[in-house]
Amino acid sequence: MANSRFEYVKSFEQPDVLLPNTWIVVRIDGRGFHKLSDHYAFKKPNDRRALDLMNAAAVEVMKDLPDLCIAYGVSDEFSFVFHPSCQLFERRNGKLVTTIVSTFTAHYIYKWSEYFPERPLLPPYLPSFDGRAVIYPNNRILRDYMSWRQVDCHINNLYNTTFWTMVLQGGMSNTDAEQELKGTVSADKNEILFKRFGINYNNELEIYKKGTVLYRQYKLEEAKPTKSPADEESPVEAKQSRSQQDKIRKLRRKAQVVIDHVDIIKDEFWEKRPWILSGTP
Ligand code: DGT
Ligand code: MG
Ligand code: MG
Ligand code: MG
Ligand code: MG
Repeated sequence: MANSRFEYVKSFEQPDVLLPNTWIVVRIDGRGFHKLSDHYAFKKPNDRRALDLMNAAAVEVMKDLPDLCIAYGVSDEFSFVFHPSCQLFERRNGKLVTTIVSTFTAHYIYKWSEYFPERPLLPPYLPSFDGRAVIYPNNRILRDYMSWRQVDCHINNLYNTTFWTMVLQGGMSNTDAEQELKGTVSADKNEILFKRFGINYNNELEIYKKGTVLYRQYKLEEAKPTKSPADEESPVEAKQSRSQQDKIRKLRRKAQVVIDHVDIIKDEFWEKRPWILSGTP
C-alpha cells in the first residue's frame, strides 16, 4: 500500500488485544430466536433438529479453528473456548468474535436445508447471531463459567418441559401454567410432571437436560502428554516454539470433534480428558 496523505486515519483504530494467558470465551447467541423459532415452527420446548443444526454449525467452527479446545451449546447459544496459550489473531477481540460469529452463521445457513428441508429460509426471517468475548483468569473460573451455562440449561429445560407439558398435554392456558409455576422449586416441577403426566424428568433426553459439549478426541498415542516438567512453571506460549505450535495445531486439526451431552460440572469430565485444560494434545 502506497503512502498517502490519508494514511493518518489508520491511527484512529484502537487496539483491542485481550489479556495474555487468560481463557477466552466467545459466546454467540441467536438474534430474535423467539420469533424465528415461532416462524419456522420449532417444536416446544425442544426442537431436536434445531439443536442438531446448532451443533453441526458449531462442529464446523471447531474444525475451522483448531485453537478452540472446547465448546458448549444450549438453546440458541454456543460458547467457544480458546486456551490461555492461544495466539490466534494476536488475541484481538474483534477479530476473534467476528470470525466465530460469521463462520458459525455461514454454516448454520448453509446447513439449514439439510435439517429443515420442508421449510426454506426466507427473509425477513434469516438467522443471525451476536457475540462477545470474555476472559477468565484461571481454570477454576473457566470451569465455573461452563458450569453456569450448564446449570442454566438444566433450570430452563426443567421449567420449559413442565410449562409446555401443562399447556400441550394438560390443556392449560399459557397464563395459567405460568401462574402455577411461579415460585415453584425443582422438586415441585418434577412432581407436577410425574404425578400429573407420568413423566419422569430423569428420562428426558440428555441433549435437552445437559446441552451439548464439543471437544477433540485424540487417538491414544496422540494423547500422551508432550509437556516436560519445566513447562509447568512458565506460561505455555513462552515455551512453545513455532514448530511445536504448528505440530499441536496439526494434531488438533486431525482429531475428531466429539458431540457429547454429559455433565461438565463435576471433576470427572475434565479428569478423563486432561488435554482440554492443559491445551497440549
Ligand atoms: P435475543 O437473544 O435477545 O436476540 O432474543 P431471543 O429471542 O433469541 O431470546 P433468547 O436468546 O434469550 O432465547 C432463545 C429463544 O429461542 C427462546 O425464546 C426460545 C427459542 N428457542 C431456542 N431453542 C428452541 C427450541 O428448541 N424450540 C423452540 N420452540 N424454541 C427455541
Ligand atoms: Mg441474546
Ligand atoms: Mg437469542
Ligand atoms: Mg439465547
Ligand atoms: Mg482483508
